[in-house]
Amino acid sequence: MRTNQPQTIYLSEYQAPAYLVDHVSLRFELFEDGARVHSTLSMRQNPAAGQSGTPLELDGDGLTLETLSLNGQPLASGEYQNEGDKLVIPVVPDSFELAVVTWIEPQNNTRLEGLYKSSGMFCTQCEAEGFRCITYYPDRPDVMARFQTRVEADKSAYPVLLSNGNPIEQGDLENGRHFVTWEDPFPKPAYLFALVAGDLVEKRDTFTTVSGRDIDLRIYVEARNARKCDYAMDALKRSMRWDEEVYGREYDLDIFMIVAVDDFNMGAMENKGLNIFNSSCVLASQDTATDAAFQRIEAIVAHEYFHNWSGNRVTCRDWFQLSLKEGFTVFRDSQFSADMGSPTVKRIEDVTLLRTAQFAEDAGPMAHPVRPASYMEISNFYTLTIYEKGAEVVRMIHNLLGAELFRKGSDLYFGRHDGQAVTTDDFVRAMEDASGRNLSQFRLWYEQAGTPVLAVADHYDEAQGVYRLDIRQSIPDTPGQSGKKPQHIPFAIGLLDSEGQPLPLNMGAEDSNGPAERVLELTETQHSFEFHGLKERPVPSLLRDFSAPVRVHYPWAREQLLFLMSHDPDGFNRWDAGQKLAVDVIQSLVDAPQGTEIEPRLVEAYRLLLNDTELDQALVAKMLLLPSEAYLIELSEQADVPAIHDAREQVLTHLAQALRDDLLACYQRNAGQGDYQLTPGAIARRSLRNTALAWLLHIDDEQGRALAVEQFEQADNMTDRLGALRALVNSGFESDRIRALAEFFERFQDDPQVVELWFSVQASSDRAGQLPQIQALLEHPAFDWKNPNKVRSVVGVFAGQNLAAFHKPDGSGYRFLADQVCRLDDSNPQIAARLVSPLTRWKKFSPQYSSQMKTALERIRDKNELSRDVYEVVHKSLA
Ligand code: 0A1
Ligand code: ZN
Repeated sequence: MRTNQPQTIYLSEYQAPAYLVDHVSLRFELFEDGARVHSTLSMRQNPAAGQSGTPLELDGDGLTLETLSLNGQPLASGEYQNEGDKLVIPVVPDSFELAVVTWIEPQNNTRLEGLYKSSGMFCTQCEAEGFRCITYYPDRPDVMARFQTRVEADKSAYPVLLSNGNPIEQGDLENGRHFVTWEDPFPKPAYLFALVAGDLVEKRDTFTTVSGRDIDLRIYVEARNARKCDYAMDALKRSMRWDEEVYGREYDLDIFMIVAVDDFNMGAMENKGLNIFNSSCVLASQDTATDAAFQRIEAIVAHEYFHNWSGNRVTCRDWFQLSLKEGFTVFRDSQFSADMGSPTVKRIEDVTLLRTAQFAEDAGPMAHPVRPASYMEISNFYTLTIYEKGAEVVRMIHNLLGAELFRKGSDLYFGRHDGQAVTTDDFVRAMEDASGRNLSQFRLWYEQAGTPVLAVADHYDEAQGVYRLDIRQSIPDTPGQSGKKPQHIPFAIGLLDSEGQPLPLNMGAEDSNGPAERVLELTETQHSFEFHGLKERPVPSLLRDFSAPVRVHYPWAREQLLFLMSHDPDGFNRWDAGQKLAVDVIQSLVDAPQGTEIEPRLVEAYRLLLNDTELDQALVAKMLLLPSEAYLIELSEQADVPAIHDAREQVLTHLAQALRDDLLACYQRNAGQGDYQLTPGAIARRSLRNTALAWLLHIDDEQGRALAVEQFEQADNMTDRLGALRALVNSGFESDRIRALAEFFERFQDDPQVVELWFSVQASSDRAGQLPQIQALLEHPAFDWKNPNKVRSVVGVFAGQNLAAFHKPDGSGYRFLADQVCRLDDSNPQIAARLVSPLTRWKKFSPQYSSQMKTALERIRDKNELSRDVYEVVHKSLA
C-alpha cells in the first residue's frame, strides 16, 4: 500500500493571508505525560487581502483540541470543522479574539518538530512548519505577531524556563511548580518561536553594543557541559562586533541566549533571542573538539546570530524565498570566517563543498532553482542549493557592485523592509536601487536551476601580439526546465607571462597599463575577448577566486597547471590548479588502470609543497589534500566507484612511497609546537602533520606507525588524537587499530560529541567500516536511533563518505541504506529523507550500480505509509 500522493505547493499560487495576528498570548503547562497549550490570538482581517466572510483556516498537526472559543464564547462542534491538518471556522467577525487549548505529547515526539523532549529537557523546533504541532495557528512566515509566553513546570525538574524576548514576570505555583513569563517586543513569524524548560546551567557574559547598550549573553547547557561553552561565547561576541562593523547591524533585545540540545535535526536555529543549537555545533574544548569543529562552531554561532537581521527583522514572505535569509546569511557568515582566519582557505573550503555536493544536487533529480517554483515538503528544501548556491549568488552581487555599494544596498534593504516578510526580488531591487545597476538578467540566477557550463577556447596571434578568449555559455536541462536563457556571469581572469609575472590586460589595441585582473561580464551565449600587446602566449588564470558557481571547460595542459600551482597570484587558483592536475592524473588511471605511469611531475610538485616553508602553510595544507572520491565521482559521466577508489588509492600509495622521507621531515618540522593554540598557523601545522601521518600509514610505514601510536597517546588536543586514530584505523596495522579504538572509546564514552567522532572514524574507513562492521556499530550500546547525530555518524557517514564500501558491486550497501531509511521514516521523516540522498544520484553511476540503486529506491517507495518527506525525494528521483 502506498501513501496518497502529497499535494504540491506552487509559488505561482501564493496568496496573501486572509487574516493577520496582532498578538499571541501563550501559556504552556508542561507535565511528564504531556503538555497543555493555551493560546489566545488577537486577529483581524488582512486589509490587503481578506474579504468579509472569508472562512478562517488554521494549521494544526497531530493536535488534540480541548477547547475553542471566539470572543469569549465557546464554539459548538457545528461552528467549526477540524479536518486533518486544518481547523476551519466558517464565520468570524472582521476582528476577534480566538482562544484555543490543545494537548500534545512532547515525550512521544520522535520527529523533533514542534515541542519535544531531549535528554530530559523540553525544547522546540518550529522552522519550517513545527509551530502547527504545538497549537492551531496560521503557520506561515508572512503572518507576524507579537508573542507573550508563560511557561509553567515542576520547579525542581525544570528550574530554567525560557522563551523569546525578555523575562517580565516569574513566581512559584502550587505543587512545587513555577512559571516564567516572556515577552518579545518584535513581531515575528511562528517559525521563530522557541521554548526551553530544563535543568540547565548558564554561562554568562556581557556585550556592549556600538551605541553603548549592555546585552546580557547566556549559554545554557547541561551541567556536565559547563566547561565547553567558552569558545562559543567568544565566537558570539566576535560575531556581534563584526556585524556592527561590517554591516552596521546592532543587536536589538536586552538578552541573547543560546541553548545546547543533544537531539536536533539540523545544526542550529535562529529563534528570536533564543537560539537553539545541536550540541555538536556549540560545545567544544581542547581535548574533545577538533580544529574543524572549532571553526564550524564559530561559523554556526555567527550564522545564527546574523539571522537576527537577515531572517528575523526582515523575514521571508513564503518558503519559496528561503534563500532570501539563508543565502544571504551564509554569505555573511563566510565573509566573517574569512575575516577571522585565512580568506583563501575559507574560499577553498566553501568551493569544495559547492563543487562536490551542490553541483551534484544541481545535476540530479532534485535539482531546483535558488528560488524553487514548487515543493511537496518544505523540509526537503533546506538544501545546498538554497544555502550554498544562494550564498554564491549574493557573493556575485557583492563583487559586481563592490563592497561599498553592496553595503549601501544592504542598508537600504534592512531599512526599507524592517519588520516585513519579503522576497528575493525585494533583495535584488534594494541592491539595484542603491547602486544604479540593472540586475534584471542577473535575476535568472534565482529562477533557473542547473550549473552553467563555460566552454573556453583560446587563440594567440603572435604576429599581432593578440590573445583571444572565446567563451560559450550553456546551462543544462534540469527537471521541469529546458531551453534556458544565458545568465549574467562575472568571470574573473588574469594572464601570466612565462616567468609567472602578471600581464596587463589591455582590451583595446591602443591600451597599455591595463589592470592585472579583470572581471569579464558574460551575458550572451557567446563572447570573444581580445587582449593586446602580448609578446608571448600567456598562461590564463580563469575564474579567479571562483567568481561564479559555474563549471569551466578548458583544455588544460599539465605544464600549465604545474605552472599555475606555483605562480598564480590568486591563491584559490593556485590550489585549484593542483586539484585539476591530481584529478587528471587519477582519471587517466581510471581510464587505463594497467600500464599508466603516474605523472612524475605530480610527485615533484607535491615534494615542493611538502618542503615549502615560505608559502602560507594553511594553503600548503589544503594543497596537499587529494581531490575526494566524491568530487571525482561528480566529475565523471558514469562513475565506476571501485575503479575511482582504486585509482585514487594507487596515486596516494605512489606519492607516499616516493615522498616518504619528505613526509617524515614535514611531520617532524610540524611536531612539538608547545602549548595548544587555535591560531591559523597552529591549525595549519596540525593539518600538515596529520596529513603526513595519514600518508605514511597509508603505506604501512613502521616509523609512521610508531609516530602515530605516540601521537595518539600523548596528544593534548582532539585534532592530534583523532588524526592519529584515523591514521591507525585506515592502516594495515590491525592490532594497533583495535587497541586505539578501544582506548579511545574507554576514555571518551561519556562524551556524546566524541562518541560521534568515534563512530564516524570507523564508518568512513574502508578498513573498519565494511557492512558487517557497520551493522555491529548499530548494535553498539552507545548507538541510539532516536538521536540524529548518531544516525548521521554511522549511517550517513557510511553512505556519504565510505564510498567503495557503500557501492559494493553486490548492492548490499544500497539494500542496507534502504532498510535504515524505512526504519527511520516511521520515527523521524526529516532525517530519513536526508539519508536517501546518496541513492537519488543513481543515474550517475555505471549500469551495474545504477540498476541496483534504483531497486533500492523502489523498495523504499513501496513501503507502507511513507512520509511526505521521503515520498517526495523517492518519487522525484525515480521520475
Ligand atoms: N534556519 C536554520 C536551519 C534549520 C532549518 C530547519 C530546521 O528544522 C527543520 C532546523 C534548523 C539555519 O539556517 O541555521
Ligand atoms: Zn540559516
